[in-house]
This record gives sequence, structure tokens and C-alpha cells, in this order.
Amino acid sequence: MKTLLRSWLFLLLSIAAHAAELSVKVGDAEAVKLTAEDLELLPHQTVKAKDHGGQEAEWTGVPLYQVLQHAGFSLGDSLRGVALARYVLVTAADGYRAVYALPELDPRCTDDPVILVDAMNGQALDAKQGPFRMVLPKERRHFRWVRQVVKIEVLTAPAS
Ligand SMILES: Nc1nc2c(c(=O)[nH]1)N[C@H]1C(S)=C(S)[C@@H](COP(=O)(O)O)O[C@H]1N2
Ligand SMILES: [Mo]
Repeated sequence: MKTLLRSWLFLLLSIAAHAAELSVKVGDAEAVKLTAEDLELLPHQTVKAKDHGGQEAEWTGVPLYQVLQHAGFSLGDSLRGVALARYVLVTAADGYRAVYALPELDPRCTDDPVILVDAMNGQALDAKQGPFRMVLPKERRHFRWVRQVVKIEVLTAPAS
């Protein structure tokens, strides 16, 4: 009985740990798994933006290009050639997906950040939003503010 309880507890704990794991996959390379603790070690940025309900909040997280860099993908010296046909696909726990083009992530191209947020108003994100959420403070609509991000992929648009 005790063993059964222990294995149940183990199962529950692994599910909880798994939920907080983010997979970053660059092309055909093996996916890199990131936990909330891994993300905490990366450089963070805080921005102010209104949530979908119009409430102003402070969002803290890691710029998406730096998450990619951590997983071994660099935007490179200049975005041109085949790099311009690459894009980032972000997938949520509920299957919601959104695409971001590389120049949108590059601080040399734009002042509008694209951030993988892990805290709002100094608190870790709740289960509805987090543990990770995309935040684009300058984007007027919120459809790319993907909640519960579980996967980030760098893909290449097929040649036609
Ligand atoms: N995972 C996930 N993220 C999502 C959505 C969704 O359906 N699933 N809807 C998007 C849309 S269309 C909007 S307007 C905002 C709404 O943000 P809120 O749920 O925090 O109000 O979340 C965005 N992020
Ligand atoms: Mo929306």
C-alpha cells in the first residue's frame, strides 16, 4: 500500500514537473528542455503593458531571441538570405499556436520586444497564463500573447 502511494505521488510530481517544462526545437536538432529554473538564469527584461482586459501590468521575462540563443540558435550578423524564410512557431498547452518572423525578434530591426514572460507584477504567472506566456507590449491586439507556452520551434518555410 505504501509503495502504491509512493508511486502515485511520484507520478503526480512528474506530471507537475513536466507541465513546467518548455521545449525549444531548432530545425532538425534535438529539442532543448527548459524549466522555470533554467529560464530564471537568463537575462530578463521588464515592460509595462495592458492585459487583454485593459489592466496595466508589469511583465517580466526573457526576450524570445535570447531563449533561442540559449537553445543554440543565433539571429546571426545580419538577417538575409535563407534566414528570412525562417520563423518561430509557438505552441500552447491547449494547442493554440502563433508565428513570429525573425526580424520581429531582432533588437537591431525593431524596438518592440517579443518576450517569453515568467512573471507579472513580480509574481510567477498563475496556471491559467503560465508558467510561460508570450508578451508583445506594443502589439495592439492580444492574439499573439500565447498563454501556457509549451513548445517553441524554429522552422523554415518550404520553397515553392
Ligand atoms: N494558449 C492560448 N493563448 C491565447 C489564446 C488561446 O486561446 N490559447 N487566445 C489569445 C487571444 S485571441 C487573446 S485576445 C488573449 C486573451 O488573453 P487573456 O486570456 O489573458 O485575457 O490570449 C491569447 N493567447
Ligand atoms: Mo483575441
